[in-house]
Order: sequence, then structure tokens, then C-alpha cells
Amino acid sequence: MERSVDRASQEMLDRAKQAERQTVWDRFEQQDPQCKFGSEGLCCRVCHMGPCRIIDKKSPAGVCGADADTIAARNLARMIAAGAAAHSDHGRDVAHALLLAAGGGGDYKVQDPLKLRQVARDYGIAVDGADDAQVAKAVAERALADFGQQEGELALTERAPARRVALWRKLGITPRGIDREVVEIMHRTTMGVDTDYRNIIRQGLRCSLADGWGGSMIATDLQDVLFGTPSPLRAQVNLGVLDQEMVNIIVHGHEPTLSEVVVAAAHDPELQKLARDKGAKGINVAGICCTANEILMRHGVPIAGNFLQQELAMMTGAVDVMMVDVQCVMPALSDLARHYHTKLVTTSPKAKIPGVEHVEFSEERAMEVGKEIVRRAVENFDQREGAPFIPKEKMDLVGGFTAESVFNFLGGTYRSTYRPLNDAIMDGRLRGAAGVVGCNHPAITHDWAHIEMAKELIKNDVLVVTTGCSAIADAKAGLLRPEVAFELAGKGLQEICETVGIPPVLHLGSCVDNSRILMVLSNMVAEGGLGEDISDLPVAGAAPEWMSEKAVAIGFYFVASGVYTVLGSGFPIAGSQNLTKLLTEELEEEVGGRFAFEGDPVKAAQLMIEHIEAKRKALKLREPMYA
Ligand code: NFS
Ligand code: SF4
Repeated sequence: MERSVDRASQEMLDRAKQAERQTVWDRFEQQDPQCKFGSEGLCCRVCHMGPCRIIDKKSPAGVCGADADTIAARNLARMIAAGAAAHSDHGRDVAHALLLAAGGGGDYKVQDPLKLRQVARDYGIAVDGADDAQVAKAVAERALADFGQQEGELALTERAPARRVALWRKLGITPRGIDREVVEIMHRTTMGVDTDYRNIIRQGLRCSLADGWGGSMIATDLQDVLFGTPSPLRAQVNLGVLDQEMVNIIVHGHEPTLSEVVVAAAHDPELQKLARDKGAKGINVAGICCTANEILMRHGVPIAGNFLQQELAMMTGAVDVMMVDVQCVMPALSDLARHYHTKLVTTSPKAKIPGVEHVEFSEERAMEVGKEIVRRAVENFDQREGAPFIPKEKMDLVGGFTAESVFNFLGGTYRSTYRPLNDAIMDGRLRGAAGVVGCNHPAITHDWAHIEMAKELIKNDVLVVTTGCSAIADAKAGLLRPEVAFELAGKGLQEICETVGIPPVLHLGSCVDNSRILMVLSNMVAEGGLGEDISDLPVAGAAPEWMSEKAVAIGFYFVASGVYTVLGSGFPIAGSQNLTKLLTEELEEEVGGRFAFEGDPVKAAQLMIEHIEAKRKALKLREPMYA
């Protein structure tokens, strides 16, 4: 199997081989064969009577009597809890930064007062007569309270269509408080509590909603408030954005509270001068993973690569500092860094790596820390060992779409309406829309599944929205350029891209920005003509190369919101037929969405298109114009 379809990555993998450097792909091979009990969800380590493994006839239950269904469901629910916790803890930090900004302390300022007021209204906070600081304080406090709320409902869930809100209430899965739903999963899945796999998954759905319509949505909205709501812009992507003659700083991780100040610090005249004194032409910041998506969306800062490229970027020998914060950071970077001049720097008190330099970030001293990191990079520039090897590949892209901006463009004029999008779907120029999101996985040829799926969808007049590492994969393949529509999109989608000047694949941001997709779906329902609920819409979702627990939480909140969602590889639950049936069939009755598992990205796209067609039929829409 080829490791990557990305040329730049292939070149770096060749270099790695010559230099006998290990990568994630090698370690993945070393893990072969992976434990069957774990991968089928049949290993339980919840108490010290275990670990227990389910073996059909020999041991059909663990020491306590828990069976395959219980054990697989508990394991999966804990993945949801972890994923929701990661997104939500990120959201919490942003809310904290907003509170600081409201108090006038620290280095953050409200940059989108309009969005601030919108969020305030959605929280039911009175804004008339209040100044920005007062509104920001009220919003930040309200958002922070959402995490610890014990009773009632998360306010932002009311952004969903009324039908959906009512359904959640009926099912008892409206989230009460963000932290509470995570804690309740941990409680229910500990030894001797919830044994009913259906009941466990119910709580899983509730917790995932606390992520999508809670923690992640708070992260997205308050980041827009603090750092500005993105608008479409041009940028570049892939390892070729590293510049041999510049100080290269890679920001890797997730929280823009830090990457934003690093980008600003890189413009500091004093540091710029220092860089020139060191013989560099300037300071170049580039991103990896979702913090890259954040600063791309708002500033057009180039992206060096996605999840599976983190080691490859370091192997160029051109990275003077790789700064990491939280999530998706491979511990392997620390060993690898010993072979290069690259300074690896951890920054979060939540995420240290043994033997790695730590420059502790806090929102209170944001700019000071940002400058310190840039300074270390500049001072490291002349420590490079030999000439770097930077692949030439880089690609242009247009990114920066949001739920607010994206479909305004479909009308050709800037107005806040989803009418043109809904009309295009209703008159059959567009068949529907699909969200393709998520990670890379070394078991799947890097980027291949994302790209092939997106191509198949746009060929069939399905508009694609994308986030996370999937967006970066598509970007590298050139799918985020408006002109690619003429080459690869169906005729209907081509017409739309041409009229509006948008690419057929729209970059909506980082993984917490999947909450933007939830808002797009809500807005489509609100605009009218496509049914009463998200589950009526001709849309589908997919994560063709997922690996993170965060992707599990995302998949669940899409399904719980009524979206048919196809995963490139199944959840680790194959040992429980009942649970598999619940997630891939029966859930649809309950919540209007369900999962499908399909490893072939083109087949997966066809499943999505079939689903979209079924929804079109149910809505009695006309046949697609260019079928
Ligand atoms: Ni999402 Fe973004 Fe990438 Fe996966 Fe990791 S960076 S938060 S989890 S690997 S898409
Ligand atoms: Fe085994 Fe039950 Fe303990 Fe799990 S909870 S380790 S199945 S005894």
C-alpha cells in the first residue's frame, strides 16, 4: 500500500527511509497485528478484576458478567466523552480569554462586535445600551457557566430547528451542562453501573450534543468574536510553504489563543530585525493540524500540512521552532527532534512531553509568550545543520467560509440569506450538500480517501463543505480553487461555482468549526422549502480517514442531529452485533441519522448520494437537472 498520495509527503518519506528515521507509518507496521479484542471492542479494563476479554464460547462475559454489548458500548461511550472533553476544554479556554478581554486586561480584544451581539442574543442576554465590554463579560460568564450547568438545557441547542429541539427533549438527550454529560458517561461506564448498551448510547448521544451544540460551538463563536469572523481569502498549503531563507515557525495543535499571538509576534519589528541580523529574510509562520486551519481562516497564514505530516515537516531541517499546544501532537516528535536543530516547544500546562522545552502559555501573558517563542526560533535560525530539504510542492487555495458568509455568495450578491442555496437544491442544479471532515489514519493511504470522496461528490453536483485535516488534504490536491470546478464538478455545481466564484469544496475551518456545519444545516431548514428538520435535508456527512476520539464525538453529534454519516473504518465495536445494528440501522428511527462504515471512498460517496436522493424523493423535489 502506498503511504501517501501527496507528492511532498512521498518525497519526505523517501528521505526518512534514506536517513533511517522512523515515522508514524513504521510504528503502525510494528503494531501489526493489532489486538483483535481491542479493535472489536471486546476488551474491558474498567476494573481490577479484569482486564477481561470476550471470547465467544470460552468466556462470553467478563468476571462481573458484562457481555460484549455492554463492554463495546462502554468503550465507545468513553471515546465520545474524551472527544467531547477535548473540544469543550478548548471552548472553555476561549471563553476564559473573552472574559479577560472584557476586563480590558491581557492581549485579546473583541474583534467582531456584531457576532458578539448575535451570540449574546442567542443566550438571551440583553444587549441594548450595553457597551462591548459589558456584553463580552456577560457572554463569557454565560458560556463558562454552560460547562458547569447542572440542570436545564444548553442555550445554544435552541439554534437547532424546533422539531429537532422537541425530539431531543422527547428522547431525553438534550444536554444539561457540558461537563456534566462527560462526567455522567464516566460514571455510567464504571464497574457495575449502566449495563444496557442502548441506554449507554443514549447518554453518548447526549454528551456528543453537549460537544457540537455546546463546547465546540462556544469555541467557534467566541473565537470569531475575539479573533474576527473569517471571510474568504487566498492562501497556500503544503510543505513547500516553508522557506529556506526565512526563520520557520510551525504552530501545531489546536487553540488559536496561542497561534494568534505567535502570528502577531512574528510581525514585531524588533524580532523582525533580529531575524535579519541573523541572516534570515524574515519570519515565516506555518501551521499543522487545526491551529493551522484557525489562522489560515482568519489571516491566510499558510498551512504546512495535516496530521500525518507533522514528523515530515520536522524532517525538512528547515523548522526552527515547532511549537505545540494540545491535541493530535505525536509524542514521537520529541525523539525525532534530537536529530534536527528544530526546537520542539510545549506550551500548555495540560500537555508536556518528557525532555522537551516548555514555555508555559497562559491567556494572561499571551503576547509575552508569543514573543518568547518567536525569539527562540529566530535565535535557532543559524543553528541549522546543513542545507534544509524542502519539497517544492505547494498549492493555492481559497478558504475562510463560515455559516454566515458562505451561502451569501451563492446569490452573487452579499446578503444574508440561504435562499440561493435552497433554490439551487430545490431546482436540481445541486443535488445536495455533504460534509467531509476528520483526520488522517496510517492504515489508509494518506489524503487519498478524502480527495477521492470529495471528487466523487462534486462530480455528482453535491457541494462539499470540509474542515480539519480533510480540508487540508483537499487543499493540497487543489480542490479548494474555484477554477477546479470546471475540471471536476458536475454541470450544476459548475454553474454555481462560476456565478459566485467559489470553489466546489468549501473550507469551513477547524474541527471545532464542525459546529459551523450544524449552523449551515439549521439555516437551510430555517430558510424553508427543504423540510422541517435537519433529518429532512438532502445532505450527508463523512469522516473517511478518522482516528481521533474527537472524531467519534463529532460523528455522534451529527447523527444525533439527524445526519447520515459514513465512516471510512468502523468504530471498534465489531464484536457486538447488537451495538453495530443499533448504530448503523436502528438509530435512524430514533434520531433520523445513522452511521455507515465503508472503506472505499467512492462507494462511500455513492452511499451518501443515494441517501441524498432518497431525501430529495421524500421532499418531492424535481429530478437533478444534470443527472
Ligand atoms: Ni480534528 Fe484537528 Fe486533524 Fe483529526 Fe486531529 S488535527 S481537531 S482530530 S487529526 S482532523
Ligand atoms: Fe471485567 Fe467487568 Fe471489571 Fe470490565 S468491569 S474489567 S468486564 S470485571
